[in-house]
Amino acid sequence: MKAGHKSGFVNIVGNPNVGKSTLMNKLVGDKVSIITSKAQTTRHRIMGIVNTPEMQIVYSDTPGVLKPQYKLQDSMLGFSRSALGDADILLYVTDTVESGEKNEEFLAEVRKVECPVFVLINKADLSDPAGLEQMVKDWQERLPQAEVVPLSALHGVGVQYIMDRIRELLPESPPYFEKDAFTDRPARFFVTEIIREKILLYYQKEIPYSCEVVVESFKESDDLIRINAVIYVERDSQKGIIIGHKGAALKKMASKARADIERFFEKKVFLEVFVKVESDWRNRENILRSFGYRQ
Ligand code: GDP
Ligand code: MG
Ligand code: K
Repeated sequence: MKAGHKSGFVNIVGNPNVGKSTLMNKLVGDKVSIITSKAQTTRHRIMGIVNTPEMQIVYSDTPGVLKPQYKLQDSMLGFSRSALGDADILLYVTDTVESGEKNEEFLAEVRKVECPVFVLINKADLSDPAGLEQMVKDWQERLPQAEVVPLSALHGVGVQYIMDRIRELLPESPPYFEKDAFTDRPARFFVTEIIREKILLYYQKEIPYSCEVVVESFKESDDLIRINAVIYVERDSQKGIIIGHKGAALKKMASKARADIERFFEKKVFLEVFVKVESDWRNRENILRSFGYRQ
């Protein structure tokens, strides 16, 4: 490790639609997660990583969903406390249009956090200066330990300031992830997100929540992207459901996913999706690590 190298986790939390994904994409400088007005798209802890010779910043735009036992669905709906635990810097995003929906329970948790906390009042472009000033005051009262910053992620206003503050506050540490290994991660994460979205769309009940999607290979040539993905499930019965009668269900889901992936990369895509049983994947630390949840 170089002397003075900095690295840490910057966790972005906040209600749906306040602009977390938009902000993260600005911070990371690449399109890592799906921007959508549908709240459920990013149930996952999607990481974007910024590497420089002196620094590695690890962003996640949704809370870690694994710590509160299996409450994946709950954490999709709003805040998740588990994101607070492992943050070096917490970005709590709200916006100028979010009405009265202050989650008191969550705020109480944020007050206990020991790392630097920012309240980012996004969509400043939609408010008049006086209104904005009042919101800053209100948030400062609610969370006295936080630095309250109005910004507009969409228009890139105030984002540079946040980046500078993150660089200042990031702890000294060797990098958490191989610096070179992550160059194609945003593309892989995007593919993972699309497949997950299709699973949510095409399978019922608990199936989506027992799945983990891993892109095992992503090979891009001039006119084609070849992708191998694996859907890990916990039981044979779930595997059967995912695959469906004569493979029909999997085929349908994969072809919808492929169409979206082609649209995103504007390239022909050859997508192979396999289903594997990895019993109890949620509890097995080494598997989580290989999925990228933990390092
Ligand atoms: P998330 O659910 O918190 O991840 O929110 P998204 O990043 O998906 O953004 C939700 C919506 O808010 C999208 O339509 C964005 O374009 C929009 N949005 C994000 N940031 C801003 C902003 O600074 N100003 C305005 N006017 N809209 C924004
Ligand atoms: Mg989002
Ligand atoms: K999803």
